[in-house]
Amino acid sequence: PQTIYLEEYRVPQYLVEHVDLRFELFEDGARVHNTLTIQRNPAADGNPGPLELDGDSLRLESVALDGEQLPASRYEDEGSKLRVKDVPARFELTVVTWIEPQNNTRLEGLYKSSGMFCTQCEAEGFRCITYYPDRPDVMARFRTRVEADKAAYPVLLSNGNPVAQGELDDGRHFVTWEDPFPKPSYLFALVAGDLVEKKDRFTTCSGREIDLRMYVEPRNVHKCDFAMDALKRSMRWDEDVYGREYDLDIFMIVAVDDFNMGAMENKGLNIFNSSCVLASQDTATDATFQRIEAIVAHEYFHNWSGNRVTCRDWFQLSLKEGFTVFRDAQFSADMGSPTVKRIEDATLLRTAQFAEDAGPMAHPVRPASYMEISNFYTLTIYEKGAEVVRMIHNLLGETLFRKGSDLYFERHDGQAVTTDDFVRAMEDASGRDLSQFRLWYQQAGTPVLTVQDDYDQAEGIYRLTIRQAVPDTPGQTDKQPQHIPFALGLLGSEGQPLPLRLQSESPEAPQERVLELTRAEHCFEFHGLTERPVPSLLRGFSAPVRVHYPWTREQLLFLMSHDPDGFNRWDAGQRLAVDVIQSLLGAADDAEIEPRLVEAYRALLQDPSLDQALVAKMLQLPSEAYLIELSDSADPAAIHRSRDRVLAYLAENLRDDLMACYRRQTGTVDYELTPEAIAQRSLKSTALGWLLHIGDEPALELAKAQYAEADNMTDRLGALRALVNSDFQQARTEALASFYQRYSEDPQVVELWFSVQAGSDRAGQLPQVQQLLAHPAFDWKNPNKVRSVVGAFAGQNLAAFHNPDGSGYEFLAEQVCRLDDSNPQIASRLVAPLTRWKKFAPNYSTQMRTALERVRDKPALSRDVYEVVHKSLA
Ligand code: BAL
Ligand code: ZN
Repeated sequence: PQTIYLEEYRVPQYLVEHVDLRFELFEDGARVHNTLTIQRNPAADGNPGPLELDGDSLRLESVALDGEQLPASRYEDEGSKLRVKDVPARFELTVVTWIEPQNNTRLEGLYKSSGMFCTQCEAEGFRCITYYPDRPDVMARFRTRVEADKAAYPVLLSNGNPVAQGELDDGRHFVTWEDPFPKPSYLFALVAGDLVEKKDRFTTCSGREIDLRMYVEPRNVHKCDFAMDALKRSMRWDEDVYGREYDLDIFMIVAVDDFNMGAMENKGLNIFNSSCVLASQDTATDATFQRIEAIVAHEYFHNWSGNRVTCRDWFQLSLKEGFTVFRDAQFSADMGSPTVKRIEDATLLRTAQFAEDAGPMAHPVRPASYMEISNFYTLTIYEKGAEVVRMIHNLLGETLFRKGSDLYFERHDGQAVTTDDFVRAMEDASGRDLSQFRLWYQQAGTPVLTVQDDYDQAEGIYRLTIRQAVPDTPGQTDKQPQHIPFALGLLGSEGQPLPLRLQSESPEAPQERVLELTRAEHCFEFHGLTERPVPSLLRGFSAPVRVHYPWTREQLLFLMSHDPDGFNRWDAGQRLAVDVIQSLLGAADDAEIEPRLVEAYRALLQDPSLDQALVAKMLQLPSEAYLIELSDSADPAAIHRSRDRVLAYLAENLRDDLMACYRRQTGTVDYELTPEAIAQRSLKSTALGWLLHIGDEPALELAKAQYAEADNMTDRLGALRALVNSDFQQARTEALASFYQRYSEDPQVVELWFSVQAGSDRAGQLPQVQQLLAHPAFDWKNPNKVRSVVGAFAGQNLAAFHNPDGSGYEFLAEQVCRLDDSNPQIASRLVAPLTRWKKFAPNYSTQMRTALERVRDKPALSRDVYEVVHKSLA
C-alpha cells in the first residue's frame, strides 16, 4: 500500500459547488445518481489535467457531462479513480453507479443494519457510494432525494431540512433533503428504515425553535429519554460556554446496531452505535449513562468544531477531534464531578495513550504520514489532542481561551483548515507566542520529566530541578524540549498549603503555581520556607507527561490524606499501590505487604465526610494494563499474581470496614444519576468485589441479594461481576444463566454479559471464550459483539490472553485474520494488543511476534491491518 505524506498536500484542482443525489434503494442493491456542479479551483496552480474522482467497490453505469452521455473514450474507470478528460472550466457531471449495501460487511459507505439502510462516510466512505473528490477540503451544498419501498422504509432521512416528499409507483415513495451548509463528503448521511420517531424541541438563545428527533427501532423506544435530555443539555451548554448556537431547523439522532465507531457527527443527522445512545435504568450502567452523555455532547459539539469549521486534510484530524474531546470533557466535568472526570481521563491517557505513544504506531497529534487513515482514529489524535487543547486553555486562562475560540470560529466559518490555524487564532486573540508549543502537534512520544529537590534549611530555600526529555519514536529522534505547563503546590508538615514565593516576590505568594517549562532543564527556587515541604507535582495532570520523582511511601501516604488537589490525592494512592504491587514482583509468596496501605484504605473507608466520588475512585487498584504499561519487560502472570495478592491482603485486613461501607451504601433511596449516588453504587460493588475475592460467605449472600433485588443495571451488573470474578463457581454459573435468561432479547445487555465473562480470568479462559463465540447470540458481523468477546478477552482478561503457552495470542491472530476480509477496520483495532510485543518479557514477546507474523502472512491482507502489522514488526 501507498504511504500518503502531509508535505505532499496540494489544493484540489477542481471544486464542487453543488451535489444533487438521487438514491434508488432496493433489496438487491441501490442505484446512485450523482450530479455535481464543478469548477476549476482558481487557487490551484498550472494545468488542471483530467478531473479525478475517488471510488471504491462501485459499478459504473454511466457518465454524462452537461447532460450529454460521454463515450467511454472520454473517461477512465480504474475502480479507485474515475478520470474524465477534457473538461471545461465549469460544468455539470452526472455519474450513475450501482452498489450493494446488503453485501457491505465493512460498514463503510452505505450498508444495511437490522434491515435498515444507513451510512458511515468518515473518513473515506463516501467513495463507496459514488465517484467523488472524497477529501475534506472539497465542500459543497448537498441536495439528496431518497426513494424506497414505503412499507419497508417509511422513514427516509438525510442531512439538512426536508424540502419535498411524495408517492411513487409500485408502493414506493421519496423524500428530498437539502443542506444549506457547504460540507465535505465525510459528513454526508442517509438513513432509510422502519423506525419510530421520538420528538422534542429546543429553543435556542436567539429564540429559534429547533425540532429534535430520535429515530430508533420500535423495541428501543423506551430507551431514548436520557440521550434526548443530554442533547438539550449539550445545546444549552455550547451556547453558554462557547457562544455556539445550532444552525439548522432540525437535529436528528438515529441508533443503529452495526456500527464500527461509537457515533458520527453527520450534519444534522448524527448516527449512533446503539450502545452509545440507548439507555434505561434497567439496562444501562452508570458508566454507560455517562458515556452516552459524553458522546451525545461530543457529536453535537462537532456541529461547530468539525462541521462549520472542518479539516483541510486528514492529517489535521485532531483539529476537530482533540478540540471536541476537550469540549466534551469540560461539559462532563460541569455535569458531574470534575475531579472524577479528570481521574478517568488521566487513567485512560496514562494506561492506553502512553502505551500507544511508546509503541510501534506512535505518531504525533498531527501525523506526517499514513497508509490507511482509519488507523489514525487513535487515542493520540483524540485524547492527547484534547490534552494539548487543555494546555492551551491552562496557559491562556478561561477568558482569553474563549476569545481565541470565538476568533477561530469567526475567522474560519465554512472553511477547511489546519491545527496551525487553530493555534494561530489562539495566539492572535491572546497575544501569546505559542511557537514552541506547536511542537506538541509535531513530536510524538510522551515527554518524561525528572524532578529533583533540595531544601536549604539555613536559607529557607526549596529548590526544584525539573529536566525534560522527549523519547525517540519510530521515524523521530533528537527531539526538542516542549512547552509544558506544570502545576505545583507545596505542603507543610500539618498538610497546610505553603506559599510558592519565587525570588524577590512579596510574602503573599500564591499557594499554587503553573510553572512553564520550555528548556531541557529548569531550576526553581522557593523562598521563605521554614520547613522542608512535600511537593504536590503536576496537579490536576496539567500536562500529558510522565513524572519521575523519588517519592517515599511516607510522602505518598501524606499526600493521599492531605493534598487539597483531589486529583493528586488519588494519584498519590495510585503511586503507592503501584509501588507496593511492584515490590512483590518476583518476591517470595510470603513476602510482607506494606501494612500502611491497609491503614490508608481504612481511613478512606471509615470517613464518610470525604468526597465519596473521590473515595470510590481511590479504592480502585491500578489496573493490570497500567502496571504492564509501567514495566520495561512485563511479566503479565507475575503482575496478575502480585496485584491479586495485594487485593486479597487488603480485603482480609479490611473485611469489617468493607462490610460496614457496604451496609452504609445500601438504602431505599430512589435511583438517581447524581455523582453522590453513582459513588455509592460504585463503593458498594467495589466492597462486594473485594470480599468475594477472598471467598467471604456472608458477602456471597449479599451479592446474591444485590443481584436479585437490584432496581438498576449498575447494581445488578456489579453483583454479577463480583460473582463472576469469585471462586464461588456455582453462584457464578447460576447468576450468568439467570442474567442471560432475563436479558436475552436485549442485544446491548447481552454484550455486557459477553464482556463480563470474556474479561474475567475465572469465567473467560480460552475454551470458555471459544464457547462464547459459538453462542447463538454471537454475531461476527456485529462489531459490538466482536468487541464484547474478542476485544474484552485481549484487552481486559490479561492473565488469560497472556497465557504463557501463547494460546491467547494464537487465538487473537486467528480472529484478526477471520475479520480482515469482512471488516478490516475492526480487524485492525483488534490486532493492537499484539503490536505491543516489545514491551514483554522474552517468552511472551517471542510468541506475540510469531502471532503477528501469522497475521502478516495472511493472503490479501487489508491495507488497514497491513499498516499496523508491518509497522509493528519493523
Ligand atoms: N468523527 C468520528 C466520530 C467522532 O469522533 O465523533
Ligand atoms: Zn469526534
